[in-house]
Amino acid sequence: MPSYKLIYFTVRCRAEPIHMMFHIAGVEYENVAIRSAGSKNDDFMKIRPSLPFGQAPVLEVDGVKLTQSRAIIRYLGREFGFYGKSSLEAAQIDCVMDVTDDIILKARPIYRHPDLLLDFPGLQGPADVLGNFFKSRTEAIEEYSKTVRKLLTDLEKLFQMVEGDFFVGDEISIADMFFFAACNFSRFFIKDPFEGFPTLAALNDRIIAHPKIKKYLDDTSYKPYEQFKPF
Ligand SMILES: N[C@@H](CCC(=O)N[C@@H](CS)C(=O)NCC(=O)O)C(=O)O
Repeated sequence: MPSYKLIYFTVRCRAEPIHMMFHIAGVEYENVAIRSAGSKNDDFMKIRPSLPFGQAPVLEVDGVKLTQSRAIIRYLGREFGFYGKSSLEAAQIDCVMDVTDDIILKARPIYRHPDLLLDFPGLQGPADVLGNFFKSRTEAIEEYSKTVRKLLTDLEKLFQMVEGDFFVGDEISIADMFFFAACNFSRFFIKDPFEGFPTLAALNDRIIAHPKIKKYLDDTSYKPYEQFKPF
């Protein structure tokens, strides 16, 4: 088994499916959780030059640095058996992950909004062009809520077309873990992303109830990341 070192922030977000897979597969890894205060002197800025694209997550596999969260998730999914049983299933999983990624990506104008910078230590960064796009953070959150509802409407339709308990068949895959992580992340800004989406709410409950995920969520090591626990 290679040695694994995961570098990310103290929030979960893009690294959550990576943490989940290590726990579910029962594989040891070094977890480097960086605190970021969004200033030039914070811990992230110190290690940033060592990261291939200056961003996290980065997974070191025997010292080889992998970056881009979905590339890492797919790699571990293949290694640990959570990436479907055929290339067709892998493509279905990719489809769910690619749609779901927008739930994370589209929140950027909120946490880069100047109004919000002081509220969420660990999420903030310099206000940028995206952050300045909306007049207020309320407006940015309203727009984000609409976007998430549209994405969940699409995902619910997709899920209703498939057979089985999870996005691809009856076994949990990285599509489900990614979906769980992204929806959990959205709770930072939306009280109940599943309101009006009973089928997806039930799917999320099934993911949480999966024995290995339940064990992971109940573990005391999950505590430092409490803000991302399901309500
Ligand atoms: N497409 C990249 C996005 C990575 C990304 O945006 N990482 C953020 C944290 S979620 C980051 O490192 N931000 C710090 C920065 O860009 O300075 C991925 O999926 O890994």
